[in-house]
Amino acid sequence: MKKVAVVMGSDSDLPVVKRSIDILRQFGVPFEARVISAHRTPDTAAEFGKSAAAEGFGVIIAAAGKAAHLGGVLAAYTELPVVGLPIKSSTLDGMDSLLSMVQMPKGVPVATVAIDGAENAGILAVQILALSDEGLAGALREYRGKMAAEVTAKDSELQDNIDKL
Ligand code: RP5
Repeated sequence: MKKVAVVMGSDSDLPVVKRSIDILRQFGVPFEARVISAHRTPDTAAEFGKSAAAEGFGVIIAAAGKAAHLGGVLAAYTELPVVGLPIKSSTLDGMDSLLSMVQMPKGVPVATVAIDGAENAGILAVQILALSDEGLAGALREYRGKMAAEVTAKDSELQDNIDKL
């Protein structure tokens, strides 16, 4: 199975990024996590992007905050899909991070999830790998089935208690 690269711009992003890592672990997906800054360590970012496919990665999660160009820079150096995870790390509530990632000009996309949407970044990475892994696709179906069952149970409970509200 190909690996997921979980790249964050700063170790201050780790508390949020950890939730992506938890998802990857839950699905048994191999990953490597790195702190690489597009502006503080630009050469490392370029080198990582250039070599990512050859290193066995199938998808990159790029987590960054503020003027969050990490996803765009990595995407510029690789044809692998890049999932952007905007971090709410600024005085602008993460809107700056979100727009920096989601507003990529045409030609080099960054598939951006919600601000601090770390679980979805992990799930999207799993979905991408599941395109060529039937076992992973089955695990995703099971995951969704469990979510659906939880919602159905909550709905039943609401129906049972609606007159007591
Ligand atoms: C970004 O700047 C990082 O991704 C982080 O979200 C933000 C702040 O970084 P630190 O100043 O905490 O290292 O590059």
